[in-house]
Amino acid sequence: MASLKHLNSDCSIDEILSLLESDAGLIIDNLMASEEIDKLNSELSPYLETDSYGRDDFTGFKTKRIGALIARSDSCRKLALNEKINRVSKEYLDPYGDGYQLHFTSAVCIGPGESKQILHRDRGIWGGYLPRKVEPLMSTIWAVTDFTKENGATQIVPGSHKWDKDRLPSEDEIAYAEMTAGSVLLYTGTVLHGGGENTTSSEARTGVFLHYALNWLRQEENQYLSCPPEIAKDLSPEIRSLIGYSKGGYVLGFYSDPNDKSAVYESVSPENMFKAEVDDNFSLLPNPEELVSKSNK
Ligand SMILES: O=C(O)CCC(=O)C(=O)O
Ligand SMILES: [Fe+2]
Repeated sequence: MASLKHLNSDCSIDEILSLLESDAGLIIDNLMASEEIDKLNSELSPYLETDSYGRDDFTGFKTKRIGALIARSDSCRKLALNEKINRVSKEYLDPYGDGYQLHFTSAVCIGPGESKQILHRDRGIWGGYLPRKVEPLMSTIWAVTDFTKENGATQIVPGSHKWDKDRLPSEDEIAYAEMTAGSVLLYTGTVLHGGGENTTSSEARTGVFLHYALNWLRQEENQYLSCPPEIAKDLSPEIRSLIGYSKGGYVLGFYSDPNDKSAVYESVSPENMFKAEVDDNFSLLPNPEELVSKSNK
């Protein structure tokens, strides 16, 4: 029977990176304090209570999903900025781009009687156009409730990021991300996985999904609509930058204020939207030779 490795909350970045490389999935136990779990629950439940179930096999007829977690939940903002997770995202995705961004937020609550989700690779959201040599995602699922095989713990196929795309796992190659509330599952965009079957009669399984992607890719959840400027202005510069109110390289993601006739907010980095004074006019070309050589790849 396949299984996922568990690390302690004081594990090193290298231990995590090594498991991402070999298995593409691992659990860090108890990374969130128990008082934070209660706060997180109270912030999410008003939205989960009124949400309706999915409408197809993939989203699940007994599963609820809510998004906009950066705008809606202070606890989710803290989780998204977790230092260890951000260091792993940066280092893991470093070979494939010049930075990373928060790409998707969702609380997924698998209700009693839900069937198992089809195994898939999350990189499929980009339509299969990304070459396999590019790993686009470092994803997390924070356990808000305990995750058990019975209540729908995520199915993960360790090592399947190295498999031929058509190979399917046998039952004993599938691991279940069983973990206590407050633990976190890390997995990549290329590993086969899917929601688990919930065979309980009354136990829901809730996880907070925070996915980090290369910053040159389109985000799955549109952060500028899910966390628009009028909400983002009251958040920290760090979280704003993480969700995309920042540039992803020399010019990627700049903006111009459509109402500005003073030319001050012309071709500037998005951080300036929240500042009285512009401090980063269209940055100077960092290294013309490098830019040209990259453009010829
Ligand atoms: O709910 C889960 O455990 C996994 C869900 C998932 O992988 C997805 O919806 O893409
Ligand atoms: Fe998925």
